[in-house]
Amino acid sequence: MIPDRSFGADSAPNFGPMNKVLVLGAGGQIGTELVAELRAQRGGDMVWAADLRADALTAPCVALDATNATAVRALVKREGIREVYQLVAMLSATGEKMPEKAWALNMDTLFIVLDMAKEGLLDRVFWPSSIAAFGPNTPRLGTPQYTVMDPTTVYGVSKLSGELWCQYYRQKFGVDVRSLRYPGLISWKTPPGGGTTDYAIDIFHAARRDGRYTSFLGAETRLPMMHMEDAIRATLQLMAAPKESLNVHTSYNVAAVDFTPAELAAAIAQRMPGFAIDYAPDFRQAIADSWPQRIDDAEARRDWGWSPRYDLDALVRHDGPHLALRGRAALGICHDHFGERSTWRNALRSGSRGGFGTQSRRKNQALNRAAQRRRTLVLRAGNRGRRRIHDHGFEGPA
Ligand code: AKB
Repeated sequence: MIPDRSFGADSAPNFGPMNKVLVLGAGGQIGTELVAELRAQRGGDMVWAADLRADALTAPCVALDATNATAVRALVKREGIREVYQLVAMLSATGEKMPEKAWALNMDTLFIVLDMAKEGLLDRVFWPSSIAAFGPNTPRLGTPQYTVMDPTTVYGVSKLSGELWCQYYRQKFGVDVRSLRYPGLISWKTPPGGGTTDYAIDIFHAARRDGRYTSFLGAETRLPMMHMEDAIRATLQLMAAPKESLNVHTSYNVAAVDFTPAELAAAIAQRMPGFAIDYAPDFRQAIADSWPQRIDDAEARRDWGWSPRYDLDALVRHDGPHLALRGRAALGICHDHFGERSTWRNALRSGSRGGFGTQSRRKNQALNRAAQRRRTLVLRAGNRGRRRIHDHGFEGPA
């Protein structure tokens, strides 16, 4: 499959209503690329980026705790924002280490935006669900839209509950909230965020750094995955779809590709002869084993024309060279969030968001400082703790 990199699908591009937008969790894995694409479509000033720290964001941006309802409302009202992408969450693997915090964060941030929409402050909301909403009794191959859902992680429980709350707010209050069940997302621009599918990003960085990788999932662990460009396209396509065409009000299944660590390693080895992989499964294996292997996304294809562009070959061809160019600074960062947090923290302090060389990092820092002086509004939450949590991005203590 050769991906068509033009964004507007095969038909005329439909970007939906040109509302002013807020992306919460904008510094994370999805947020970083979503903000860039939204700005390309709607114009820079139409898209506010918010995260707990704004130093890696570009204006208009704000340092904002997404659990602080007062601060989020103030920004939405002041800027006339009508559409919110609420991406803040603690992911599956990190969530298991602090389940109460994961539950509180994942649910509080959802209710804040749902309630704003209920009160008429917002026209449209996006909230990500995940394949983690499924569980061990879900059919693992060709997982249908409507099926048994018995998640075993607190992240999965929060996603399934969130889906049902989204549907409830739509049915009871007419809230236009849209959602996708993301598979593992592959991108190189921002480090992954404490998920079970992170191995599929770590492996590229390790390949470049060491020529080898130790996978925390077993060789034959098949999981649904998606290239980030496909994920962003799916998100914006869903958000632009006419309301009447949408029949799923919990969260849409979306699929692109599925592979095992052994298959991904073989695809990398084709481009990097000598690349080696070995396996040391840890607690994330049990999580992966409870998730589907291949998703059926018939409803998304039917209702809003979903079709992925990246298969495994295209994904490795596309991401391999980028990682090779990105230099060593990024590489230690993503190896394993549980083993090498300090490396990532140091990189954060020095301004790197993973993947940027020193020169562009300095340039970015200067640009960010200037942007910050001009536009950044700092809305401090009450002291909700100094945790640092992004969307499908990164979590770690500050
Ligand atoms: C995770 O692994 O937790 C996430 C997800 C599949 O939602 N990437």
